[in-house]
Amino acid sequence: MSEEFKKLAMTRRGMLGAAATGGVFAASSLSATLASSTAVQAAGKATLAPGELDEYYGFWSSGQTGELRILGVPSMREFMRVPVFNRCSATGWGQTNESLKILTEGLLPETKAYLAAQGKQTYDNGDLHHPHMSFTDGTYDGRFLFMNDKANTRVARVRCDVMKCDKIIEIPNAHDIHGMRPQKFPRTGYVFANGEHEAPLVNDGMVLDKPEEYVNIFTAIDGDEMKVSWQVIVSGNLDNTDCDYQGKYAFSTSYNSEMGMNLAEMTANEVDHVVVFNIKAIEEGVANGDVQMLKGVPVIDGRKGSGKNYTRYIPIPNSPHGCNTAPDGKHVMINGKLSPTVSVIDVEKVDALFNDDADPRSCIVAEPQLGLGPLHTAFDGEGNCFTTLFLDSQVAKWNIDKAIRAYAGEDVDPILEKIDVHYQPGHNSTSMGETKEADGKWLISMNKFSKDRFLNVGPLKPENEQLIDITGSQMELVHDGPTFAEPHDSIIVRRDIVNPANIWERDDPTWEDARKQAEADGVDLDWGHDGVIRDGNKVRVYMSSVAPEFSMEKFTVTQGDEVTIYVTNMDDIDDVTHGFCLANYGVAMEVAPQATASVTFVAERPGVHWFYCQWFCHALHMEMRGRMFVEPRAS
Ligand code: CUK
Ligand code: CUA
Repeated sequence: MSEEFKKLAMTRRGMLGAAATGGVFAASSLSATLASSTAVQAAGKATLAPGELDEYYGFWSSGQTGELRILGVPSMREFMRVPVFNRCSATGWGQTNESLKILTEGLLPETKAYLAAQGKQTYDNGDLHHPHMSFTDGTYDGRFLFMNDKANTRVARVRCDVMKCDKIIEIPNAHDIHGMRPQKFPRTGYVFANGEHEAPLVNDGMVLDKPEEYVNIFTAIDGDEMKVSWQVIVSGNLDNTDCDYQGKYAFSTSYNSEMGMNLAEMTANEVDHVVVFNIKAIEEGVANGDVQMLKGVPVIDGRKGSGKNYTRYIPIPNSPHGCNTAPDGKHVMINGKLSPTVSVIDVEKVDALFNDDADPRSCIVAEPQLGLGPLHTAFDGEGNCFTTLFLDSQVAKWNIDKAIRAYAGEDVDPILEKIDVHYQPGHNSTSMGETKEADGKWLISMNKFSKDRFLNVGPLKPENEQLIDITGSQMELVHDGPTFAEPHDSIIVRRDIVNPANIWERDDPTWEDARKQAEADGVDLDWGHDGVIRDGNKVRVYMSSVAPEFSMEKFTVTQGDEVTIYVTNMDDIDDVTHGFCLANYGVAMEVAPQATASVTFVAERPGVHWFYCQWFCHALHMEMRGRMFVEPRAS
C-alpha cells in the first residue's frame, strides 16, 4: 500500500471522526484473540461430525494461484482444487493434450506467437478473481461456473457435471479482465466482463504514452458458445460489474473516470461513476451495424457524449469498487471504497435515464454512510445488506429500506450492527446471496491479512477467511481459518443445485481427439486393446488401466521419437483414479474412472524409464508400473 493511499485513508478516518488508531493496519491489534468461551460455543455451529455432509458448496477463487477451489459450508473444509489458469502437477493440467487444447484453442494469434517465442504453448499463471455460476430465471442452475483471469485477459468456464474446466477464451481488444458476472435473467446467456486497464484501441505499438487515446472495453460473452458477442468502448476504466434481474441492464464501476496514469491522477476526482449498459439498445446497435469490427468482434461506441442510447454514466463518490445486485431484484449496491458510502441504484428508475434523459443521479435512492473502505456487499434476502469495510476491518449490516428512508430525510439509522473481522476484508458472500433465493444463513468474510492470528510461517503470511452466522439478531463469528493465496471471492450454493457425476461417461467430448486418433489407428481405447503405432518419428502408445495394473508392461521407442501416451482408466468404481507418471521425463497426469488422458513428449533420453501410477488406487498401487525402453538413435 502506497504512502499516498495511507494518507487518503487517514484523511477519511479523520474526516469521519472515527476512532483512528494510527493507520490502515492498526486495526489488527484490536482483537487477536477469539478464545473466549462464547466464541468456542459459536464455533460448534460450523463443526460437522466425521462423515457428515455440508449443506452448501462453496466455490472459491484463488486470486494469483489461478485455480478454482471447492469448499464445504459451513464446515469450511476444502474438497477440491480445480486447475484453470495455473499449471497443476497432480492432474497434468497444462501438460496433457486434452488440457493444452482447452488452454490454447481460445488464444489470439498474436498471443500464440508471443508464447511460441518463449518456447511455450500457453501461459502458466493467472489471476482468478471472480467465480460465478450460470443462472436460469434469477438463480443458480448448476450448469457452469465462469471465472476471469485478470493477469492474461481471459475468461474460463468449468463444467459442473465433472468439475473440470472445458473452455478458456482470451478477450480481444480489452485489457486485463477484472469484474465478471453471468446474466441472471432470463438465463446465462451473456457473461459480462470488464477490461480494467486502458490502452489504445488498436494496441500495436503505434500509440504509446498518449493516454488521451486510450480506451476501456466492456465485453459480453455468449456463455453457451464461449465466444465474444459484442464489446462496448467506454469512458473511464472498469472495475466490478453486475446486472439486474430483468435482463435489461448491466452495471460497471469505474475507479478511474479521470483516465489517470498514476495514483494522484487516478484519485484526483471526488466523484467517479458507474456505467449502465442498455443491453437491448446495444444488441440493436450491433444488428444495425453501428459498430467497427476489431479482431472479428463488433465494437460499439458507448463513450460519454457519443449521443447514443447504449450507455449512461451515473456519478458516484469516490473510486467505487464492488457492484452487487440485491435479491429483491430492484436495488444495485455500488460500494464507495474511498467514500464511506454505498450508493443504492433503483433499477426501476434507470429506464428514465435512457428514455427521458433524466438526471443520472435520479436513480440513486439511498447513500448510507457505513464506515471506511466499503468494498463489497452481500445480502440475506430479508432486505438487509452486509458490506465489507476494508479500512475499519469490519462488516456492517444495514437495512435497505431504512437507508432509503434516511436518504429521503427521515431520522433513521440504516446501520443495524457491525462485527470485527480479521483483517481488512475484500469480498464477502452469503449463502445463495447473489440470487433471488438468498437464504440469509451464512456470511463469509474474505480477509486480506492474518498477521498474529496463526503460527508464523515466515514473511509471506496466509490470508484469512471467516464464517459468520447471520441467522440470529446478532452476527456471530463461528469459524476462522488461514488460506493460501488468496481467498479472493466466493459463492455459496445450496447443495441440491450441484450434482456432479461420480465417474466419466466414456464418450465425453474431453478426449474426442484421442478417440478419433485411436479410430484412425484401428485401436480400441478399452482394456486389452493396446497399441504402439509408428507413424514416421511419431509414436502413439495406447494402454489402459485397471487397479492395480497397466494393460501394458513395457514398450519400446527410439531416441528422438515424438511419443504420445494414451491411458484409459477402465475402472468404473467411484474414486478409483489412476495416474501416469513417467519418471525423469517430467510427465504426469490424472486419469479418473472411465476417462482417457494423453500426453506428448520427445523421447530424448535413451535407456530404461519406469512409468508408474501416481494416484493411490489399490493395496498394490506401488506395483502398478511399467517400463519404457528408449533405444539410442542410430549414429
Ligand atoms: S476485486 Cu479484489 S477485493 Cu478483484 Cu473482486 Cu474487490
Ligand atoms: Cu493405479 Cu495407483
